[in-house]
Amino acid sequence: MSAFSAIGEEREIDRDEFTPGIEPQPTWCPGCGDFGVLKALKQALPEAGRTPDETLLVTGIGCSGKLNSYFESYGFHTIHGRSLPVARAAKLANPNVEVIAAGGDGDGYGIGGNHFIHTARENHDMVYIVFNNEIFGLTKGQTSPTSPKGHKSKTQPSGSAKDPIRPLSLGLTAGASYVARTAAVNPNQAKEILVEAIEHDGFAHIDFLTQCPTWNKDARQYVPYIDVQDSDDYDFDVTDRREAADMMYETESALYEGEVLTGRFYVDEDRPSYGQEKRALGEMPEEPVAERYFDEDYKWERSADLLDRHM
Ligand SMILES: Cc1ncc(C[n+]2csc(CCOP(=O)(O)OP(=O)(O)O)c2C)c(N)n1
Ligand code: SF4
Ligand SMILES: [Mg+2]
Repeated sequence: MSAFSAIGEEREIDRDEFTPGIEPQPTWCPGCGDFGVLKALKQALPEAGRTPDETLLVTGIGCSGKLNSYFESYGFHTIHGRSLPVARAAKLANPNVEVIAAGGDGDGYGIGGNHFIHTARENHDMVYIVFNNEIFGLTKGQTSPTSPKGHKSKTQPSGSAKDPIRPLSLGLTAGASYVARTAAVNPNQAKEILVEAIEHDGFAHIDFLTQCPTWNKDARQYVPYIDVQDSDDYDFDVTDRREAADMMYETESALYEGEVLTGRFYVDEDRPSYGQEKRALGEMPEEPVAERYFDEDYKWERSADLLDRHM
C-alpha cells in the first residue's frame, strides 16, 4: 500500500514503515484477534496518508496494550484505563499529530470507563480502538464489562450475574461523533473503518471484536459476521441519532445470541472537535503549544536506528 503523507511532505508511504524491526515477533497467542488489529492499522495509516513520525499510538494495559510494542510510531504505553487522558493531552498540545488510543474492554469500558464517557462527550479528535474480547485476557480470563450474563470465570465461578455493557450505545449517548464495530475476522472492513476513523475530525470510537482463543473460547466473535451496510436486512441512516441508537441496541443484543453485526453505526461530520471549540473561544492558540518545545535539531529516527546508536 502506498499513499501520500497528509501532514508532512508529499511522499510514498509503505505499510512496512509501521513495523519496528527491533522487537521480537508479537507474543500474542496463536489465533489471537489482536493480530488483526495490528494488521489493519498498518494498512489503514498509509492509506489515510499518515507516516510513523506523524502518528502517536497510546495504549493501556492488557494483551491489547502490547500493540504499541509491535508498531512503529511515536508511542506511549500508559497505565490501565488511562490511554484516553494521555491521548487527549497529546492531541491538544499538538493537533498536527494523528492520535490513536487503544486498549481492551476491561481497560476502556471498566477501569477507564469514565475517561471514555468524557472524551466522547468532548469530542476529542482521535481514533479510539477498543479490543473487545469479552474477557480480561492478560490476567488470564476474568469476567470483563462485556462478558455475557452467566459467563463463568475464576472471578464469577457460578456465572456472571451482570448484564454486559452496551459499548456502541454508550459511545453514542456520551457524544462520540463516529461509532463503528468491526472484527478481527473481517480484515478488509476493519481497514476501511480505520481509514474513515482516522480521516474523521472528532472522537471516532471503534468497538473491535477480537477473539481470545486462550481464555474465551465461547466468544461469539468466531461466528460469521454481517456487515450492516452490505446487508439488505438493515436499512438505517447513520447520521440519524435515533435510527443509529435503535440499530446499536439490536446489534448489541444480537451479539450474545450468536449474530455478529458490524459496520458504521453513527457518523456526525458536522460537530466541531474539542480543539476546534476551544480555538473558536480563543482559549487555545492557533499554533500548536507543543511547537514551543520543539527541538529544531531533532530528527525522527526509526526505533531500530535508535537502538543501534545506544548499544
Ligand atoms: C490499576 C490496575 N488494576 C489492575 C491491573 C491488572 N490488569 C492488567 S491487565 C488487566 C485486564 C486486561 O483486560 P482488558 O483490558 O480487557 O485487555 P486484554 O488483556 O483482554 O486485551 C488487569 C485487570 C493493572 N495493571 N492496573
Ligand atoms: S490471552 Fe487471549 S487476548 Fe491475550 S494474547 Fe492470548 S489469545 Fe490474545
Ligand atoms: Mg479484554
